[in-house]
Amino acid sequence: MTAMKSHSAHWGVFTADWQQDQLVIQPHPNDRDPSPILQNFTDALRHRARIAAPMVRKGWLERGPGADRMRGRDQFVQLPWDEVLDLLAEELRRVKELHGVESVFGGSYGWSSAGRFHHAQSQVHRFLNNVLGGYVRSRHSYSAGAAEVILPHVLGPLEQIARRNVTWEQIAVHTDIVLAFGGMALKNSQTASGGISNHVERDSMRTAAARGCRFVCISPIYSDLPAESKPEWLAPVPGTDTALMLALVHVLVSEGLHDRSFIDRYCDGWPAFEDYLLGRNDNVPKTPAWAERICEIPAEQIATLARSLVGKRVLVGVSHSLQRAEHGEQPVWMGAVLAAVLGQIGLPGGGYNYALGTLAHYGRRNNLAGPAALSQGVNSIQNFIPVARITDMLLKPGEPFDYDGQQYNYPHIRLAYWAGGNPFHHQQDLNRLAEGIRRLETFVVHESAWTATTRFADIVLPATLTLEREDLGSTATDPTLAAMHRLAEPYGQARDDYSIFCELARCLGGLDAFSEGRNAHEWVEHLYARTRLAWKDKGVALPEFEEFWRVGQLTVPQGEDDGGILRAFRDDPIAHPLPTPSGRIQISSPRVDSFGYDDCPGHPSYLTPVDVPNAEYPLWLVANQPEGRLHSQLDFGAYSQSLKLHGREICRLHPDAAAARGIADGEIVRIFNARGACLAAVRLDAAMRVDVMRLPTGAWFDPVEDEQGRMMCVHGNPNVLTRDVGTSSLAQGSTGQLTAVQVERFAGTLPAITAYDPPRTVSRT
Ligand SMILES: Nc1nc2c(c(=O)[nH]1)N[C@H]1C(S)=C(S)[C@@H](COP(=O)(O)OP(=O)(O)OC[C@H]3O[C@@H](n4cnc5c(=O)[nH]c(N)nc54)[C@H](O)[C@@H]3O)O[C@H]1N2
Ligand SMILES: Nc1nc2c(c(=O)[nH]1)N[C@H]1C(S)=C(S)[C@@H](COP(=O)(O)OP(=O)(O)OC[C@H]3O[C@@H](n4cnc5c(=O)[nH]c(N)nc54)[C@H](O)[C@@H]3O)O[C@H]1N2
Ligand SMILES: [Mo]
Repeated sequence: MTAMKSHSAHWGVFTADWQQDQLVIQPHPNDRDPSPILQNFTDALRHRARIAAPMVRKGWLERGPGADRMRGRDQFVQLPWDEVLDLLAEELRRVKELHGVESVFGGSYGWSSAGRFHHAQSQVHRFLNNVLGGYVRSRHSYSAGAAEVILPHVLGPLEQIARRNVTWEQIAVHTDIVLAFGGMALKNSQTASGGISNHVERDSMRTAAARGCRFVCISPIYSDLPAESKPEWLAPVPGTDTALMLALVHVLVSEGLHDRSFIDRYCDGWPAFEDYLLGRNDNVPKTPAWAERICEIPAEQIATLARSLVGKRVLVGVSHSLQRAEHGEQPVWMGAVLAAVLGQIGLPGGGYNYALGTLAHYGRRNNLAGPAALSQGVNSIQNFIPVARITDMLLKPGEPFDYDGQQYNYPHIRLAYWAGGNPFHHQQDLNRLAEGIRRLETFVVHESAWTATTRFADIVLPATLTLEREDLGSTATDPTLAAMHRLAEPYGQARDDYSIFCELARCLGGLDAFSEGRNAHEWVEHLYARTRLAWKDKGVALPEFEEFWRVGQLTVPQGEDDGGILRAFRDDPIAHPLPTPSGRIQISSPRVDSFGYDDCPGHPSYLTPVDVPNAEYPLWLVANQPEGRLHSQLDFGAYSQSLKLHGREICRLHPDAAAARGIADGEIVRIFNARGACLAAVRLDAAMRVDVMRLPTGAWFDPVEDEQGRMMCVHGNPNVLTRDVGTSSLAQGSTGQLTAVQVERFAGTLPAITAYDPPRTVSRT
């Protein structure tokens, strides 16, 4: 037996070793609720889905760069590394000379892996900036596209409102009522960007509930709060939370139960909002009876809930999911207004914490010193897109789009470069994305496994898995600094993204600008040295690198649980104004109003969505986060596979909805709408709304084509069904969480799952 080695992933800091050729993984000893997602690693390293060698798409090799309908259907040709890197360097040179770097899309959105150095996006951005000279980037995330734009107008930056605000420690001690819009599902808080050594959510909820804290799960799906929180359950129609919140506020205001002095002292823009709330302009007071018709929660229940909040320490939580939908800006804004009306913002365990419970790096203390990061260099190109508008960009070069008060034009992209993300996981309407990708001249992807994205690429470069390299694991919100030791040799000919970019930089004459003369190990040492200096400035002595590397994991001290900018503002609004245009909480926003967007007016409003169930597609599809993996990562791994049925992703359907369609538990169904279709295995679940079905994201897209070339996913990927439109003209965020579908028993011959089989390869002709 070898010594245990330390490593870190987004779902846990751990140690591992090999026992009889089997990788055995042990979560951090302090972890009170370790994530089983770690077990996806155990059989991933040598899985057939790994990419063993550099590959070039046959059509691209034969006909050269250009739009090609064969993308996603073609065979691949294996080439030696030297040759493929020369070809790619030549192509990068060609595109730059002919069209400029403003024709290169390097947004490369995605979660990649946890280490500070081998962070794939930092690597690709650094390469494109320092060696190629720039690229078109993407802004914001699929996580919080709408929240990232609305929050700074009305409360403060996302980072402050989500990550440096109310902690789980405060909830355990102070909170009387948690209104969890979208829940706080433990499946989601398994994950923390950059690593996590202790999952505290389950215990904190248990402790708070034992003290008498009421948890209210406001979600179409009951399991969005754990049993440990002893949840009450309100199940509004999806997409109608803003109406429910408006009605809660209506009760408080009309009964004089709102905190007028808080509103006067800390907020502005109340009168315009009050006119809307009370229906002075539109003759529609936003009463519980009004809301009941929209969200289907009985008016009396809304009124009772509203009254029960008064005088209590109330925390309003709004999950990311609520804003990954049409008009997603509204519940984010309205949640803050509800907390303000209760006078709770800035109190320990009270007020408003956007997205608390959706990821494990929220609700934590922050470390005294932040982690060091690899510099991405400076981008010479101003052009950008809101991240979820990628297909629009590819299909509509030159056309205008609205974003945050201005109009921009989509750039004309010739080459896209991806490392550390999976657009055929994250983007909505995959048939449409395929159309867009087929218009490119060249699509380059670094990946460790044959994801759908690689099958649409022209040049596929095999990347190491995190376990195959050394790195430094460190985040701002976790007290464990982890050496990430190498646990296995690279698979086949796989290389680190860093060494791939070094070789390319050498071909293009920019190696020094990219590498600064360091190899990967020297970079890890260098980043550790910088981290050590930052801690020294805070009076904390960390050991030398050799000692750190030997012990594997260090615990660093964390800062005060000080409530961040909202507490400081509450304590002294003059000395610590909020970073909003007025320095206060903006119940309405003259700036947002001045943009003149019907789909995002100047105060929070309930706006009717377009994509709702109808006679043809009568069910809501909730396409939420998967329990057994992070997005699509390691979907072929043991734990993710153990949660499938007949090898297919499981969708959950209410027994009544199933009975009405003659569907039985365990059967294979076809889920469809006008955009596409997929197959999945059914599990019946009575603890959800009868008009909702749940199909999480992340089953690897596994298409079969009909005569028109329309792809149906035989494995259960919901993004073949979701709609590709922005949240509003303000933020243009992703709306992938909800769509309308129909479901039926699948009666045809069941196509095999081939998503993990490498594509066909041929030798060069
Ligand atoms: N319908 C719908 N769609 C959604 C969502 C939803 O709720 N509903 N959620 C959205 C959200 S919140 C998000 S964040 C996105 C997530 O979208 P992504 O972040 O794109 O999804 P991942 O599967 O994490 O993709 C990461 C990819 O990087 C690869 N990778 C990991 N490490 C490395 C590395 O070191 N080098 C290289 N070259 N590659 C590496 C992995 O193999 C994997 O394929 O999905 C979004 N899509
Ligand atoms: N295991 C695991 N954990 C993850 C991830 C993962 O892929 N796997 N992804 C991580 C990432 S990148 C992110 S951004 C977060 C995402 O965090 P979220 O976006 O909040 O997560 P989801 O699971 O998509 O949605 C949470 C719940 O919201 C409910 N919901 C959907 N629509 C509505 C609605 O209109 N109203 C109400 N009240 N509820 C609604 C659904 O029932 C759903 O289960 O999760 C993170 N955690
Ligand atoms: Mo996300």
